[in-house]
Amino acid sequence: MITSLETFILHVPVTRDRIADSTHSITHWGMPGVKIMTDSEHVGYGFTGTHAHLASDRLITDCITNCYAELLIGEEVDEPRKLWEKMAYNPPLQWVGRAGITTMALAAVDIALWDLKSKYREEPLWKTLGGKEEKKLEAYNTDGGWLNFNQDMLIEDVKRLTLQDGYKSIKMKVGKPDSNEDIHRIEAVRKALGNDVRIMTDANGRWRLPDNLEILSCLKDFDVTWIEEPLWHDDVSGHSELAKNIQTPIALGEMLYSLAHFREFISSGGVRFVQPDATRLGGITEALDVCNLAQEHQLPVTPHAGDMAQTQIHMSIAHPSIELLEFIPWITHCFEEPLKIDSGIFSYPQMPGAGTTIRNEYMEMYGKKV
Ligand code: 0YR
Ligand code: MG
Repeated sequence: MITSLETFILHVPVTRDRIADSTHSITHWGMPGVKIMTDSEHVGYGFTGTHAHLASDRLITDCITNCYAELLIGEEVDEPRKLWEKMAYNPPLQWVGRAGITTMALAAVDIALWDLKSKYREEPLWKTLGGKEEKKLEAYNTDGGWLNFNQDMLIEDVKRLTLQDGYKSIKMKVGKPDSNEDIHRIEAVRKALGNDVRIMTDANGRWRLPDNLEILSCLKDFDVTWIEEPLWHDDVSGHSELAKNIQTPIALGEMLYSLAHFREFISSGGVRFVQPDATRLGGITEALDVCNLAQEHQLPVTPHAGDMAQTQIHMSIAHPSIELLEFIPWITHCFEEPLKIDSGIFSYPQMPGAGTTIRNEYMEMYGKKV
């Protein structure tokens, strides 16, 4: 039974001084989250991912403390979905929420509930979700392709990831003010890596139709696996029009906050690689709904890693539509059982729970006042 909740905010430095994509430039990854205490010895941990902006991180932890906690205290945790419904369909919160702060707070809580459920069962979450050990889950690495790297740094980094660390797939950012520069960078990366490495590109919602159609049409020349978030995040009709006009498949989903949002994009034909993020949707519960929806439409799911894959690895092992998961190493060292990747293939986590238990030393080192 749930007895109390305690929130936290961690700001963890990224692996360089600063990294940038076409729209964001950050020095730290934010982890507003929650510990859920029970009347047994078990504690559940859950968190969401942000750009470490303390004022908005506090809106998320306030939402947990002031709105969700009272719905949870005294409840059993055996059915996370039942509690998810109680929180997601709570009338006053629906009135002010359904996307953004309330959903990210819900995600943190939902992940903590799944963590608890698997801890009670003394098994890693992937087993609780029905996963089998036979799957080879591939990691693609995003931490080499930042837009603020000059071309030499970019090449050096993607070479390190592929030649030295053994990744077979990497993602690079695009969306420079001058699109010719994007083309040169993609061409240089393709030349440096040869034809056996998969290259994904990510514009983080930067481009517009028809202004940027030319560069979008060029991507096919470099055998790019997907173009991610080419247009503004909410532009359903734009993405479906674009999909009819370019050969490169479209990936998106990291800025969508509900199953209904995904349904719109999928049914309009505007997305090929579906990218739910369990830390932005309402947790594992709703991310699984998105995976099932994608599966009905025979679309591959490649989750976005707002958790740096730490907890979504479990759902990715368990769900048949996922073969590839994003990875960025920024927060991995903070956990009791850090993720392990060998030549681009994830190892199976073994500790009970959702992989979210944070080591106390890092709680202290990176913790901010909630
Ligand atoms: C940095 N992954 C992404 C990072 C990343 C962003 O701003 O948050 O690039 O979330 O688009 O696919
Ligand atoms: Mg992205």
